[in-house]
Amino acid sequence: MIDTRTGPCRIRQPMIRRGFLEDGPDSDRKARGREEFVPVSWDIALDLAAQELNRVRDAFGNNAIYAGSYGWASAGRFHHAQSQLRRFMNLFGGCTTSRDSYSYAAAEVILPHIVGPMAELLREHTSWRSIAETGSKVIAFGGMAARNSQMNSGGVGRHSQAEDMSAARKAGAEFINISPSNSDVSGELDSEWIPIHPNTDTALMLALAHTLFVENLHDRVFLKSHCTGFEQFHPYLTGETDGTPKDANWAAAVTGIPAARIISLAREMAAGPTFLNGSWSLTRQQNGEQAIWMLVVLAAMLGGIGKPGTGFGLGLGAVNGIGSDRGYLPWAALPAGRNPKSSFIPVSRIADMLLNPGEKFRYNGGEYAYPDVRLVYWVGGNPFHHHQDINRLIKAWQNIETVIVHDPFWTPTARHADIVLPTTVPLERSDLAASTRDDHLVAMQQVAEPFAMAQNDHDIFAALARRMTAKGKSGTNFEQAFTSGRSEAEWLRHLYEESRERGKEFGHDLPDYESFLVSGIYKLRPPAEPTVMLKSFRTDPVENPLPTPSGRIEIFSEIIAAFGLADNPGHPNWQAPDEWLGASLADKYPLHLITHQPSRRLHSQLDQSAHSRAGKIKGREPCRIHPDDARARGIAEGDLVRLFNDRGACLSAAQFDAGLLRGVIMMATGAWYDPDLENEPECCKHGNPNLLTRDAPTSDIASGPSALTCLVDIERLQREAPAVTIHEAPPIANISRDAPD
Ligand SMILES: Nc1nc2c(c(=O)[nH]1)N[C@H]1C(S)=C(S)[C@@H](COP(=O)(O)OP(=O)(O)OC[C@H]3O[C@@H](n4cnc5c(=O)[nH]c(N)nc54)[C@H](O)[C@@H]3O)O[C@H]1N2
Ligand SMILES: Nc1nc2c(c(=O)[nH]1)N[C@H]1C(S)=C(S)[C@@H](COP(=O)(O)OP(=O)(O)OC[C@H]3O[C@@H](n4cnc5c(=O)[nH]c(N)nc54)[C@H](O)[C@@H]3O)O[C@H]1N2
Ligand SMILES: [Mo]
Repeated sequence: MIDTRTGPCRIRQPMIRRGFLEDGPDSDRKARGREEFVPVSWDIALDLAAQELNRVRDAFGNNAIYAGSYGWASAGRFHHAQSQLRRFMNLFGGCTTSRDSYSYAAAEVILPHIVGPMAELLREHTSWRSIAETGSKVIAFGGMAARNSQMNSGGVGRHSQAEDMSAARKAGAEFINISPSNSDVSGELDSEWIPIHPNTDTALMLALAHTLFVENLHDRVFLKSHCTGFEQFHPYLTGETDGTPKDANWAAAVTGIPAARIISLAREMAAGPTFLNGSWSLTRQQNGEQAIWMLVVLAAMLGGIGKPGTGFGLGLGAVNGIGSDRGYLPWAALPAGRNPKSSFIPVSRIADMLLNPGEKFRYNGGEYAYPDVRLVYWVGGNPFHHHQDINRLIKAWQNIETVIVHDPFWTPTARHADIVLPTTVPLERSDLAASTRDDHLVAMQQVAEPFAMAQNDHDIFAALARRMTAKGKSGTNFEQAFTSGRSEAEWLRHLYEESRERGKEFGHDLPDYESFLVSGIYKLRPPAEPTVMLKSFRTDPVENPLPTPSGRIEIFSEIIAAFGLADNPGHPNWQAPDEWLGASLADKYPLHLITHQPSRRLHSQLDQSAHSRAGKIKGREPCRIHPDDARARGIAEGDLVRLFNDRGACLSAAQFDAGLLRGVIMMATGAWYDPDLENEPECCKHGNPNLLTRDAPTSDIASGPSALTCLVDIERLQREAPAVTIHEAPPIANISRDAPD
C-alpha cells in the first residue's frame, strides 16, 4: 500500500480523455485506452460530469445510466465506494443496476429455491470447531486453497482460517481434496488428493448419490422428514428416466476418477460423520447452479444436515471468516437508499447489455429486456480485470457515450474512461473497518494527506450534487440530501452509534465512541456453542420451516421446473459444459485453463506494487503447467509462453507443477490488462487470463458468470517479448487546462 500511494500509477489530478474533451459524446470511442488524457481542474471535470449526467437523464431517462459498478473497494463502512455511488444515484432519480455477485451468482439464485438465501446460510455456517469436535471427514469439492482465506470483504481482524483447519486436523478430522490441483488443500492437513477433470463435480456427486442409493446407504428417514422430491429424483439417478444410470462407471469416464474410488468414497461417506464443502469456484462455471444443488442433495442423502460437523458447507476456505464461530453484528454502513428504477442486469451480463440493447434475457424464471445504456459510472471496481472475454468487452464498451470512473490508480478501467476522477486510498482518510464475516471493528485513522489532488469519493459526489442543485434539476437540495449535512467525522460517529444500538439486540455492549477511539479496536464476544447450519430446522422442521415453498429442502423444485428451461427438469442434473476436456473443442484446444484468485493480491488491486510484481516471472503473470504438458510443446520451466484460443491470447511464463492433473493449466487473475497493440491487439502481453475466458451465463436460471475456466492451448512465445507498460502512467498531455478553450 505504501509504495503504490505515491507511485507512478497514482492519478494526480482529474483527467479527461482528449477526444472527449474536444468532441464530447460524439468522440471516437475506439480511441479509449489509446488516447492521451488532459489534466484539468476539479471544477472543469465536475462540471463536465454533471453536464453529462443531466444530459443523459434528460434525453434518455435514468435507465440509460448504468451504475451497477461491481467491485471490491474498499475497507470501511463509510467510504465504501459502491455505497457512495448508489446513494448518489438513488437520489439522482435512479439508474440501471446489477444483481448478484461475480463470486457465486449461481448459488445466490438457486439456493433460495432449495434451502434458503445464501447470505443467511453463510451467517450460520457450520464452524471448524463443530467439525473438530465431531472428527468429521471433510470432502472438499474444489479444495480449500489457503491463499484465498487471507481476506474478507470489509477486512480481516484476525487471520484464523489456517489455524482453524489445523486444529480440526489435530482433533481428528480428515481431509479429501477433490480438485485438479493437489495444492488446493494445504500440505499440513495430510489430505488425500482425488484429481478431477474441471467442471465435472456434478457428475461425481451424482455417482456418489447413485452408489448410496443402490447400496441403500441413504438416510430415508431424513429424506422423508426434512426434504421433498426425492421420488422425482432417484429415477434420474438410476437412469429410469433417460436410460443413463449415473453410476460410478458413467462418472469415471466424465471425471477421470476411477469407478472403484467413487464407490469406496460413497461408502466411506456413509460410514461416519462427513462434511461436504463446496468451493465457490464450482459456481463460476457453466451450470454452476447444478453443482450447488447436487451438493445439498448429496448431503441430504447422507442425512447429516443440521447436525454438528456434518451436512454441507458453502466455501470453507474461500475467505477468512467462513466457519470461524465469531460474534455477529450487522455493522451499520452508509445507507444507500432505494433505487426508484427497477432496471437491472445479472451482474456479469454487462457486455451483453451494451451490445444488445432491447434484447431479452432470462433470469430466475423471469424474462427481461436489456436497457439502452448511454452512460456508465464506475466507482471501486475494475471490469477490465474482472470481466470475461475482454476483447468482447472492448467492443461493447465502444457503445457507451460517456464513461466516468473514480479510482486512486491508473487501472485498465480508468484508462478506458472519458472522465477520470482521482480518489483517496484508505491511508488518506478515516473510517470504521468491519466485515459481516468478522468480529472486529477497527477505527481506521487517516495517516497521510490525500495525494496530489485526490479527493474522497464522498466529497466528489457531494460536489457533483451541489452542481446539480445549482442547475435546479433536482427538486430538493441534492447536496444536503446526499451528505445529510454530516462531515466525515460526524458520519463515523453516527455509524458507530447505530452499530452500538444494533449491538444491544445481538447481546453486544459496545463502549461509547470516545472510549472506542482510544482503544482503536473492538472485538465481539464469540458464541458459546459451535455454530451448526440449519440446526433449528433439523430439530423441528414444522416449527422452524425453511423459507422454501415446501418449507423443506427441495430435491425437486416445482418452481424451477416451471421455469420451463429445456435443460432443467426441476432436480439437479448433469449437462456437459461447452468447454471441458471431454468436449469436441478439446481437439483444437486440449488444455483446460483455471483462472483462480491470486495469492499476492486482492483481485487486481495493487498489482503495480512491489509485492505483486515480485510474483511475476520475466514481468509476466506466471501460469502453472504439468511438466509433461509443457515438454510435449517444447516449453521449458520459466519460458515465456502464449496462451490462446479463438477469443484471444495472453502472454505468461511457464511454472512447472507436477501436482496438477495433466491437461490442466492454472493462472491467477488480476494482472492488469496490457494489450500488445503493436503486434497482436487481441493479446494481453502482461498475462490477464480474461482475454481467454468465455462470456456466457451459467444458465438461464442465474445468468451468473461462468468464466472461471475455459479451453486453451499454449505455445512457447515465438516473437520477441514486448515490454510490459501497464505499470507506468498512460500518456498525459503536457498542459493543464484550468478553463475550456
Ligand atoms: N476469469 C476470472 N475472472 C474473475 C474471477 C475468476 O475467478 N476468474 N473472479 C471474479 C470475482 S469472484 C470477483 S469478486 C471479481 C473482482 O473484481 P473487482 O472487484 O472489480 O476487482 P478489484 O481489483 O478488487 O477492483 C477494485 C477496484 O477499486 C479500486 N479502489 C480501491 N479503493 C478505492 C476507493 O476508495 N475508491 C474508488 N473509487 N476506487 C477504489 C481499485 O483500485 C480497483 O481498481 O473478479 C471476477 N473475475
Ligand atoms: N488472496 C486472495 N484471496 C481471495 C481473493 C483474492 O483476490 N486474493 N478473492 C476472494 C473472492 S472475491 C472470492 S469470490 C473467493 C473465491 O474463492 P474460490 O472460488 O474458492 O477460489 P478460486 O481460487 O477461484 O478457486 C479455488 C480452487 O478451485 C479449483 N477448481 C477450479 N475449477 C474446479 C472444478 O471444476 N472442480 C473442482 N473440484 N475444483 C476446481 C481450483 O483448483 C482452484 O484453486 O476468493 C477470495 N479470496
Ligand atoms: Mo468474488
